[in-house]
Amino acid sequence: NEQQYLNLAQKILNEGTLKTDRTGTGTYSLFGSQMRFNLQEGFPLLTTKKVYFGLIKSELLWFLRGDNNIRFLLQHKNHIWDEWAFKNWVNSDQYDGPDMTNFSHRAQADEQFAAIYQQQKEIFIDKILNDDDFMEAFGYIGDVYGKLWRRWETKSFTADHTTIDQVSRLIEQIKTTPDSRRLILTAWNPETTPQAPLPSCHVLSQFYVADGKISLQLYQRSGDFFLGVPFNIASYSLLLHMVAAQTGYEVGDFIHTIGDTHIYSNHVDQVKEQISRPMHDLPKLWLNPEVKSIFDYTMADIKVLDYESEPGIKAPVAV
Ligand code: THF
Repeated sequence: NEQQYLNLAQKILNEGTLKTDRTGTGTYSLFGSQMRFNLQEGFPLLTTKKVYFGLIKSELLWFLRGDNNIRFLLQHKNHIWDEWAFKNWVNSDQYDGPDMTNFSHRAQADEQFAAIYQQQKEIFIDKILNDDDFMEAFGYIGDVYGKLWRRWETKSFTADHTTIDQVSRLIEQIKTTPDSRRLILTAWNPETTPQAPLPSCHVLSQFYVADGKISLQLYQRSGDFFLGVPFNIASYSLLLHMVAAQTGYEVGDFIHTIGDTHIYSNHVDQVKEQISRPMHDLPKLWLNPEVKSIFDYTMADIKVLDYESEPGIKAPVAV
C-alpha cells in the first residue's frame, strides 16, 4: 500500500517535468497518476514520516459541518488553512500593518521578515478567534469543500435561500440505490469556486458498492505530493470509513487519481530522505460504533490504533 506512494514519488523525481507554477516555487510534475489503497489491509496513514492525524480529523469534521470559516480549525489548533484566510485580510483596505506582499516567499528567504510575518499572523489568529466581526469579514475561504458539500446554493438561492446538502443525499442514495453510478460528491461550482482564495483541489468523489464493500475514487486536480497528498489519502480514507459505517458496508478501496501530480523543488531533499526510510505496518482505524449519523462524529470518536512511524520531516508550504 504505502509502497505505491513511494514508487510514485520516485517516478515524479525521475520523469517529472520542471514546471513553473502559480506560487513561483517551481515543481517536478506529472499529469495523471493513480494509487489504490485496499483499506482492508490497514489504514493508509504513511509510516515513512509522521503524519499528524489530529489535523486530518479536525479538517474533515470541519468539512462535514459545512463550515468554510477557519475559526473552527483554529479552535482545534489546526493551522493548515491559515495562509489562505490571512491573504483575505492583508489584501483588504482594513489592513494597515507592515507590507505583506508575497509573504510566503519572503518569509522563507528573509529571517527578519519572517518574524514580522509571524507577528501579523498571530494578531490575525487572535482576532479570528475572538472578534466576531473580524471572523465574519476575513475567516472564510470561499466556495470550496464544506460549503459546497453541505450548503450548495441553488439557482433560486437568492429568492428562497434553498441549499443542497450533498452529503445527506449521498448517504440516502447509498442506502436506497447502492448500485447507482451517480454516487457523486462535487466540490467545484464553476460560478463561484474559481474566485476562492484556493479553488478546491479535491474536485470530485465517486462512491461505488459491490460485494458488500464500499469504495471511493477521488479525482484531485492538483496534488502537492510531499505535504498535501499524505493528508489527502488519510482524509478520504477516513471519509470512506465513516460512510461505510453509516451505510452498513465494509470498506473496500480508496482510489486516488491526481491530475497535476507534483513535488515542489524545495521538497526534493525531503522526498529523497523519505524514500530511503523503512516502512512500518499500517495502523488500524477505530470509529465509535455508537455514532448514528455521519454528522455526529467528534474528535474522540475517531482514533488510529497502533500507529508507528518514522519521525516527521519539515518542509515549507507553498502559498
Ligand atoms: N497548499 C499547498 N501548497 N499544499 C497543500 O497540500 C495544500 N492543501 C491545503 C491547502 N493548501 C495547500 C491544506 N493542507 C500541511 C498539510 C496539509 C495542508 C497544508 C499544510 C502541512 O504543512 N503539514 C505539515 C505539518 C503541519 C503542522 O504541524 O501544522 C506536515 O509536516 O505534514 C491541500 O489539501
